Amino acid sequence: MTTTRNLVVVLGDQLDARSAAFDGFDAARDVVLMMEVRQEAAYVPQHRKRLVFFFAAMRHFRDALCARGWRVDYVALTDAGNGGDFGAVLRAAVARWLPEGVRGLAPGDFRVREALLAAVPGMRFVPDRHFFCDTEEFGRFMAAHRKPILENFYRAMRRRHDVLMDGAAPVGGAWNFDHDNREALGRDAPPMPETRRFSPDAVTREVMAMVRREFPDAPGTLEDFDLPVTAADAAALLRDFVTRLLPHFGRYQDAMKRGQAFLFHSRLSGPLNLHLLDPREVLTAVLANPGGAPLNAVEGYVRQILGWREFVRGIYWHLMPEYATRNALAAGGDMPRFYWTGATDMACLREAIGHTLDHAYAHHIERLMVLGLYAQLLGVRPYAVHEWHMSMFWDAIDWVSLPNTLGMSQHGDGGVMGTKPYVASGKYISRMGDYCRGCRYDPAVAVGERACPFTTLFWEFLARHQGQLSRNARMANMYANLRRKDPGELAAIRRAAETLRGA
Ligand code: DLZ
Ligand code: SF4
Repeated sequence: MTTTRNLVVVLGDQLDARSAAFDGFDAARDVVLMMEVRQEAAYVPQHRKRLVFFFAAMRHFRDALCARGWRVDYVALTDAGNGGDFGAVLRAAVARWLPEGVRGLAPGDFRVREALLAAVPGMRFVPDRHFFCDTEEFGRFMAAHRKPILENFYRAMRRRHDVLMDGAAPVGGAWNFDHDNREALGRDAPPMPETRRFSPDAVTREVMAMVRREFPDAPGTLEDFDLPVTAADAAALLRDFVTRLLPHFGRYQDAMKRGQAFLFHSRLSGPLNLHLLDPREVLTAVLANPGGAPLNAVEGYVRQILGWREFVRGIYWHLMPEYATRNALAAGGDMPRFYWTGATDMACLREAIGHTLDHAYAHHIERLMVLGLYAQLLGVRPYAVHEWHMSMFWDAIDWVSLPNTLGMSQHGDGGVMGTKPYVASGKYISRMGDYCRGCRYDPAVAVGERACPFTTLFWEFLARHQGQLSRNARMANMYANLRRKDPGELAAIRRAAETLRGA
């Protein structure tokens, strides 16, 4: 009988054949273990398209490894004896193969890491080459800075990796061009681009049938499933982005438009977060800039990949598990029920939730300034917002979702991800898109029949958190405006906010 040397665990977000987990892989002595487990589809409800994306990407990856002649022990969701969670399936695989060692990359989810270690205390986590900045380097950054904010981290990464640098200075004479990246779609806007789509093949169609059968109550629709589920699809999506969309990405990064779920956003976060795509390939393609994009677009995207994404991961591993419990603004509410259905008369939320239910996706500004903003103004528990985000978006992995939602969008971390809460009234939404034109509310009105709930709750949020936030210099203008409000109007706003919370 041949003995097994290593059992190499590959999770659903580790689908990179060049991963460090495979260094020294010996097809004669090593076995790959991949696990479809019900627990991951159930610990929070999962959007149908998200489920298909993960399972289809995992199965295609299995096939790619098998084509190399590697042994892959693939435990499918409905296999007899599937124990239903990572711990049970891993323990059973260890009993089956009796390997000398169990190894894998560290999972992207603290909870999963604990579960694997509980099942096999001797499991070895191999350092992950996918990211530019490892957890030790990030720890040194945190220790070295009195204010370890994203901007400082981003500049350090630009210097360290010599990206968009002109000697010691940033190309173009500035580190960011955000002022050029805040336009609404005006009359001179280019036509909306076609969406690059990927038709499901037989493997994906089989997964779609399984998801329909096994998860009849999952949220979202499976209609028109067209997501990239292989490394080749992901590479095609990247090429398409840099040639067609990047030239407009910067300028319209914060724009919103009715019926348009994607605009000029790349949708590369899903393939990146499952490691179907390497961030270095993305950086190289963006810097090669085949579409002739202006510097504000190139820099804006580089900031996402080299700055934001790495910073978020660093913060997660640096501060977990305590980070997940943070709730700096003491928000205690639940997610409104309409976040699961889109049944609301607020046009912006109906639109953004509609995009989410249709595509398991909403773009950056809808997530932050519509979906996240309303939850924050309402006072929803930041962790509950994170859980909803994990349920709904095809690109959400715990390491990215938690700092993004609990931290950046809900200010639950008290200032790690952003130096102030991202709050605004309905006027911001009205300025950045056309949703308000189709709404029964008026973004300029805070009380009365036509009051925009965002606007009502915005003023009430400022008043409620005055003690904690009014000393923040970046909120000085907002608080100056609040102080100009008539006490009678403020009392009416408070009453209207209570009514909204009760609704
Ligand atoms: C999201 C997800 C789903 C739905 N299913 C699986 C699965 O069956 N097997 C798996 O390895 N990963 C799955 N994932 C991703 C995990 O929830 C989690 O994000 C990663 O394992 C990272 O820790
Ligand atoms: Fe949203 Fe208010 Fe505009 Fe309606 S008026 S779309 S609720 S911001």
